[in-house]
Amino acid sequence: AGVKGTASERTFIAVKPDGVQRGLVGKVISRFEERGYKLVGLKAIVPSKQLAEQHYADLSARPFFKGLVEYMTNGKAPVVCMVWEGKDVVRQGRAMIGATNPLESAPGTIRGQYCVSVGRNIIHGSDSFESAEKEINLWFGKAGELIDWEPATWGWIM
Ligand code: 3AN
Repeated sequence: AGVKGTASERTFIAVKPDGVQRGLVGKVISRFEERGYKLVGLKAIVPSKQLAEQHYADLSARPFFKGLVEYMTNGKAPVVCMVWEGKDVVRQGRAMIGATNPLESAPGTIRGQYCVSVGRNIIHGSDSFESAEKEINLWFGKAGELIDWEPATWGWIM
C-alpha cells in the first residue's frame, strides 16, 4: 500500500454490485481523479465466495454476514475494484465515502449523496493503512496488476 503518509500511499476502493447496477462507477472514479489521486489498478470481477469471506472476515460473526457475501458474489453485477494512490488517500478515501450508517453520512460524501441503506451502500474503502495493505494483496494479488506511472500534474498536487 505504498508508504504511509507519503504521496505513494495506496488504498483499496471497490464499487459494490449495487453501485455498478446504478451506474455510479464513473462518478466514483471522477471524485477520486478530481481530488487529485492517481488510479494505479482497476478491474471488474465477480468475486468467489472465498474472496468475499476473506475480505469481510472481521464481520463473520455478524447476522448480516451471509447476506453480505451472497450479494457481493451472486454475479448480478460485478465488483469494480480500484487502487488509488496519493497523500493520505486511506483517510481521505474514507472521508470522501462517508459514514457506514446512512443517517450519519454527510450530504457531500459519496454515500451521503447516493444511498439510504446500510446494506446497499454502493462502495467500500479500506479503513486503515493496514487494512489497505491486506485488501490490495487480496484483490490485486497477481503480479503486474498495479501500474506505477507518473501523471504530468503530480508535482502540482502532492
Ligand atoms: P464500512 O463499509 O463503512 O467499512 P463495515 O466494515 O462496518 O463498514 O461494514 C462493511 C459492510 O457490511 C458495509 N459496507 C455494508 O455493506 C455491510 N453492513 C454493515 N452493517 C450492516 C447492517 N447492519 N446490515 C446490513 N449490512 C451491513
